[in-house]
Amino acid sequence: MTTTEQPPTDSMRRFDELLRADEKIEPRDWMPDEYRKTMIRQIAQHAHSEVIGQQPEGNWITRAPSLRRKAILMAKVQDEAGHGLYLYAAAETLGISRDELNQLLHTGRQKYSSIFNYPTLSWADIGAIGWLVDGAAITNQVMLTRTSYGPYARAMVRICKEESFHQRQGFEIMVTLTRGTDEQKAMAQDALDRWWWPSLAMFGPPDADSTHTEQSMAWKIKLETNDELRQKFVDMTVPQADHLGLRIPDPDLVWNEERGHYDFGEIDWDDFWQVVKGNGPCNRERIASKVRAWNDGAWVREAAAAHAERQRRRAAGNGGSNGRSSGRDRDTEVRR
Ligand code: BYC
Repeated sequence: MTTTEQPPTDSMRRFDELLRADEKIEPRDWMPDEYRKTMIRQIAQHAHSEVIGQQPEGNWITRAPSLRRKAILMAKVQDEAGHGLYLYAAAETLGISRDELNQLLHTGRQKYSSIFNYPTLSWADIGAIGWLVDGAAITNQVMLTRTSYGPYARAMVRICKEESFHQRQGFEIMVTLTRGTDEQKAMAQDALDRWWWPSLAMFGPPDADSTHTEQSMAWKIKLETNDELRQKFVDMTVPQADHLGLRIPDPDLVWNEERGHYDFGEIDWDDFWQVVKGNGPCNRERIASKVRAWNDGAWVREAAAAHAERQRRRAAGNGGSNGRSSGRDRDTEVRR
């Protein structure tokens, strides 16, 4: 990982000026070590969440109720893999390798979102994840399209476009179920009951307990706090639940005319911290599957590296004029 010595003061001044002018910090720019560490932590955690987040939904690909649903779910899960790749690439611009990031995840030294440690028990959970989890993710990520680190902000623009399709596919599953039989309506309500509170907790601890918010706001990494984003999500989602004819599982939920927002009940933060510490219902299973997939894929990484090395050697042995292999080389390769 890159380390930076004591900065010359004009580097520091330029960093502050870029932030003040709402310009992006780019990989070539000097940045404080702590800014770099925070960006690596957050982008890595985000990338890991996208990758681990494939598991709860992947679990339903073989059981999706129709060919159309299966095709849509497969496309969504593939999108999550793609998001992970853009984000790992963004993290790599900060001087850490993808291998290191994977090791940090596999050994529990980096986190992924708490939300992916809950099980997907019924098809309605796939609707609830799209509607609520992707809905919460977009609320947070729209803010991140304006975050101060350039490669992260740019990755977010594309990710948000795809997430908004994900959110709509989830909501459409919920619409279908709530217009269906009594049993389907009950399934939709049960999924909302189980995913509501974990979705609210996904935004992170209350501002008063958030270790990073103050500094991250000063660096314009975060532009809104955990509580502000959570409130935005509640205000947006309650009318959607009304439209579906579903009941939010919160007796304290009430519209507050004065504030112009919904008031809502207390989140179970003990449960959240248990999950973050590794004791949620599916933490062990999620990491074990991830490590297994990494180990099973070792031969692919080795083959790709060997192929790249061979290409490099060929190009070097080709007069070094333009670094490309000749048409003749390519023909030989194809025949082999
Ligand atoms: N889960 O000071 P705070 C998706 C940790 S995936 C676990 O507020 P910060 C999708 C936090 O790391 C999209 N840990 O932190 C994929 C910190 O601990 P450390 C996921 C959490 O960073 C597949 C401590 O609590 N989105 O959409 O300022 C299928 C104190 O927190 C959580 C992102 O990753 C949590 N929920 O703010 C479907 C967004 N919350 O690191 C959908 C990017 C907090 O000091 N990340 N912690 O040990 C962020 O925006 C911020 O990192 C957070 C937390 C708002 C999450």
